[in-house]
Amino acid sequence: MIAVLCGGVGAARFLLGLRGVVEEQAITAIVNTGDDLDWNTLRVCPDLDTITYTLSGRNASTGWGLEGESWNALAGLERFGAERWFGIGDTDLATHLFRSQALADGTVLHEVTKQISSAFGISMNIVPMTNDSVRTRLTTVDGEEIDFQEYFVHRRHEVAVRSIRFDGVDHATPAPGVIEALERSEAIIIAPSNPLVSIGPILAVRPIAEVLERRRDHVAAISPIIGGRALKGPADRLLVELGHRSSAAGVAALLARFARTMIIDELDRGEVGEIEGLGMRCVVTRTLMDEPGVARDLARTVLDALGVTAVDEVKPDR
Ligand code: FO1
Repeated sequence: MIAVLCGGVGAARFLLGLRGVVEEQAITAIVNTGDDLDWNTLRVCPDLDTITYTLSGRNASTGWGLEGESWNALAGLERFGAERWFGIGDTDLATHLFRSQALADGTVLHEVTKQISSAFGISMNIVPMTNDSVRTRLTTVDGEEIDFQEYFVHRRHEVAVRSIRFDGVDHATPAPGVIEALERSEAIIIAPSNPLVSIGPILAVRPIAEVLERRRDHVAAISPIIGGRALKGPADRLLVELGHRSSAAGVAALLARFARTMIIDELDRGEVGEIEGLGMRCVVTRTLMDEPGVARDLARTVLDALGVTAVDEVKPDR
């Protein structure tokens, strides 16, 4: 069994590669829900959906949402004066309608997540980090506290941030299956996702952090920072704004408590000594997943570093 701590787009790409080298059913993706929002009464879970849509082969080129979307519902809402900065496409809307109705009927999030991923033909075990409500809130340098999607989408992550907190996390318990997967996995992988706002909320769920600390020897983290930059999103700026370094070593310093192995890009080879100085083992490889073959090779390298044998070419990418 393999467990992967996941944010959105970077994690989804990595899972595509991992699925190519181990049986899909053996993988549990434990996904951040701090980005979730209530949109016109509907529950939207961006990271869960990004992973589901990507693994189904139906993701849009933006990385989020579905390919070939139409936007009629959004245009219809605009007629009533609704804001349209958060882009919910018509087919994506069906997912949120289904999930929200199921939640209203008493189904819990991990169950409805399973129903959604199965409907998209995915046999990987995709689970939310918790069924409880956790919301990532950011305080800007002006002292204003805003929701994650307000920061990320509405303000295009252009506003400088002073602090981050995960509202509700102190009372959140891991979703059923999360701790079991972490306890039983031969390999635990921290996907190349934003360490502060994607991996941060998952590690803020205390029982999850405790298992990782205890099983640190079996944990490898992949740096989402290459050559000091994030490929997508605000990770590099957020790191600096919050007093960390925007480098593979900066990410390693944040995760050293939880992971014994750090996977970094060839471009960052010069940081190996610094990372080893944190008490981590450092593996240098190509991490820029610009084609499926790279994601598969990366997955193989990570498993190898943790002493787990990959199965050769399980499934071609869909
Ligand atoms: N990201 C955007 O940049 N603009 C959007 O309008 C947008 C809409 C959206 C709708 C559904 C969904 O599941 C994700 C969506 N995202 C959008 C992506 C999302 O804001 C981020 O990718 C994640 O929350 C960060 O991991």
